[in-house]
Amino acid sequence: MERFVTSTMLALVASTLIAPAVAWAEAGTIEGTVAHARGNANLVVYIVSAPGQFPPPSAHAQIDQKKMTFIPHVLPIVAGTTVDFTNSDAVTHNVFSPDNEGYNLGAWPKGEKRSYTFKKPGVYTQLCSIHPEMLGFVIVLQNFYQAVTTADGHFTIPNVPAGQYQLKVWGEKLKKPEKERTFPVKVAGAKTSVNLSF
Ligand SMILES: [Cu+2]
Repeated sequence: MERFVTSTMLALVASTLIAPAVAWAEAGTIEGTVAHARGNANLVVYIVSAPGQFPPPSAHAQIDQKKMTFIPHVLPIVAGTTVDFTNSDAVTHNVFSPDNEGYNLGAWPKGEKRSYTFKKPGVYTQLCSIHPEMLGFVIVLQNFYQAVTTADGHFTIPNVPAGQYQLKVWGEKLKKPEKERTFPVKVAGAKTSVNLSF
């Protein structure tokens, strides 16, 4: 949520000091749907690369372990973001990832949490050594322009500056060529609609 506050504040500052309403007029929302034969939910739609710097929010992102499930199942963040892993179950949970630099946060009981700061872009599988059925994903990206699809495949990426971009889609069931496929999108107004299908 921090990023929305920040971008709102920046837009207010820009519109006050420079040219009223220009900053808002040039930003738009990308919205649409993703259709995939192996499921439309929990797909991350993101802009591959956007100009500028994207400092991580000071507020930590959250993943809960509840009813033997990572919630949310898929979490997109920008590099440098710290994620708090909370345990809301009566049993002890662990969190580890074998991906990229790898980490193991140990084991902790209900009501406690451990944190990890994700420094490098990439996909990090989240696992619990105590409960092999548990599975989640942290997707570390270059910029804030990202969204996770709902059950019916809808997504909304707000506050995107006007420009030409490449979208990609990540999903745990997508094959490698599907994850590498790019979809060009041009943001030039308040709303840009795209329907992505595989
Ligand atoms: Cu567990």
